[in-house]
Amino acid sequence: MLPCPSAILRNISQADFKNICAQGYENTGKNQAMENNRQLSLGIVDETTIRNVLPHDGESIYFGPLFAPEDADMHLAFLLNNIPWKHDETMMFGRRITTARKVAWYGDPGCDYTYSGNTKRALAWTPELYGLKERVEEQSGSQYNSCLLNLYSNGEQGMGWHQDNEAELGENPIIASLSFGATRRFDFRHKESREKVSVMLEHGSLLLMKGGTQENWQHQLPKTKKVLTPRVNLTFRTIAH
Ligand SMILES: O=C(O)CCC(=O)C(=O)O
Ligand SMILES: [Mn+2]
Repeated sequence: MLPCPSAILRNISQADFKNICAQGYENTGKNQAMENNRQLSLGIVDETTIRNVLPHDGESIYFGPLFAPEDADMHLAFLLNNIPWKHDETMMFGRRITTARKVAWYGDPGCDYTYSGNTKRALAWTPELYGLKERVEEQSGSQYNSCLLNLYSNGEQGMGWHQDNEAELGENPIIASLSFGATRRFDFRHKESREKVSVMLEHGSLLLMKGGTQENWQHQLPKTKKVLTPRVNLTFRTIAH
């Protein structure tokens, strides 16, 4: 088998690389691997293609991928295998339903989050998640104290129209959305004019929603039969408490 290019760049062995993917950074000089990863990821973003997806009444900035493909692969493998994924519960048409997608909620101590009549207690950051948070903070210029993770096994799983405007998020919240795995279309719909715009969220990419985005627009991850592989999405948020 050819050595993984990412492992060569990091100067770690194939065995260690496999270990990272299977078990997280626990046994493999995690600080060095994360520092190397941070350095490698700087400069990946193509500054010329950064754009605001929304035409007015909000800012949702698409940065494209923050990571080299091999590094994004490693993060995806880590997230799929090491997060305690659980089905979510939500209210729909007044009834409590269990979602097909799975979720997890991480954050600083005391970062409880209530949505759809459901309160979540934050799990403590892992080194991997904390590293991703720092990378996103560096790119977006904002700080976050919590993260909602969503796992969509394939295109048959999605998320319906909504806005993230819970009281805990404050006015005009800044939400940083990091995606790994299958590229999926992400839609915005203006609340008054019903105008729609879409962006394809790629493996390792960042979408930064801010300004009037949550007040004036709804968003959804539509279902599709064309996508057969999983996607993990992390939305970094700031909860007031
Ligand atoms: O999976 C996505 O890209 C969207 C997730 C989302 O909108 C949310 O968690 O509120
Ligand atoms: Mn959302």
